[in-house]
Amino acid sequence: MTRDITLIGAPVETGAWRRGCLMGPDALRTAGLARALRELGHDVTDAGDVAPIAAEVKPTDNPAIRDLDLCAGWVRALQEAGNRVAADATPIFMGGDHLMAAGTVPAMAARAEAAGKPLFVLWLDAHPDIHDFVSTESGNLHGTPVAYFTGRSDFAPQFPDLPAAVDPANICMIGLRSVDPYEKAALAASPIDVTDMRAIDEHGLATPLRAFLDRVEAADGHLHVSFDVDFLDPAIAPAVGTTVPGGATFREAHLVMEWLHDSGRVTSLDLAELNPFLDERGRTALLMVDFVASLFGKSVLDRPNRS
Ligand code: B3U
Ligand code: MN
Ligand code: MN
Repeated sequence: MTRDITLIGAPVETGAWRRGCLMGPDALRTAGLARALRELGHDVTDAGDVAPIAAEVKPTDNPAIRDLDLCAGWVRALQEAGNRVAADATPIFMGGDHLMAAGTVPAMAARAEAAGKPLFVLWLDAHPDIHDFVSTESGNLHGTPVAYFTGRSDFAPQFPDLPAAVDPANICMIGLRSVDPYEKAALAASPIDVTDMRAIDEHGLATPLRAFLDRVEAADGHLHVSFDVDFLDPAIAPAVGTTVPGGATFREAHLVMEWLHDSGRVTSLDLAELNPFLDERGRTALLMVDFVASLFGKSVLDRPNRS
C-alpha cells in the first residue's frame, strides 16, 4: 500500500532534563528517513519543523517543574500542526522529547473522532510517562503526556483543553522497565494494557501485541504509535538521555515494526527522545530509520500477509 507520508519536525527539548533532542528531526533527515520511505514507494513530503507558540502560563504549585512556559507553547503548537494534517495522510512526527505526544496524540484523537473511529495508542517506551503536574518529582514534563491525553489528570489552564481524549482502555504499553511509585499505582488503577520486560521475557512480544492489534482491527480503529528510543536496549541505541538497561533487542523491535506493517492499521507515528548529541556516528538515528522502514513495508522476503 502506497501512503502519503508527511514528515513533521517537532524539535522540543524542554520536556527533558538533558539538552539535545532539538537536533532529533535533523538527525533523522540526515540518516535518510525520507529517502528510505520513498524507496518503498511512498509519497513523502517534509513539512519542515514546527516552532513553539510563545506562551506565558500561570505557574503551577510544583516548584520542580521546568520550562513550563516553553513546554505549554510546544504542546499548543504541536496540536495545531497535528490538526493541519490531511485526513488521509500518515504523519511521522520527528521529535523531540516525549512531551511531543501531548501535542501529537490529542490532534490524532481529534482526527480519528472526525472520521468516526476510535484512536488506539501503542506506547513503546521504558517509561509509562503518566505523571502529572502534582506527581512529577523530576519536573521534566516529558514524563506527563499519557496523563494529559487520557484526561486522567487536570492540566488546565497551562495546557490546552483536550480536543478529544484517548480512552485508556485503547492504550497498550510495551517495554516498561522504569516506573516510579506514583506511576505504578496509576497503572494499577487504569485499564491500560501493560507489558513490562518481565512479561516479554516470560511470554515474548507476540501475544500482547497480536491481541492489541486484533482489538484495533475489531474496532476498525486508527492506530498511533509513539516510539520512544529508550524502548530499545541502550547497547543498540545509545542516543537517548534516559538509558535504561534491558530494553528491546534489534530483532524484537524489527518484529514489532513488521507486525505493525502487516496490520495495515498504523495511521500516525511519533519518533521520540532521539538525542543526537549522545549518538555514536549517527548509529541510533540510522537504526531508527531502519525500524521506520520496517514499519512501512521493508521486508527481507516477500510473503503473504499473516492474518
Ligand atoms: N519517570 C521519570 C523518568 C522518565 C520519564 N520519562 C523519561 N524519564 N524519559 C520522570 O522524570 O518522570
Ligand atoms: Mn517516553
Ligand atoms: Mn522513555
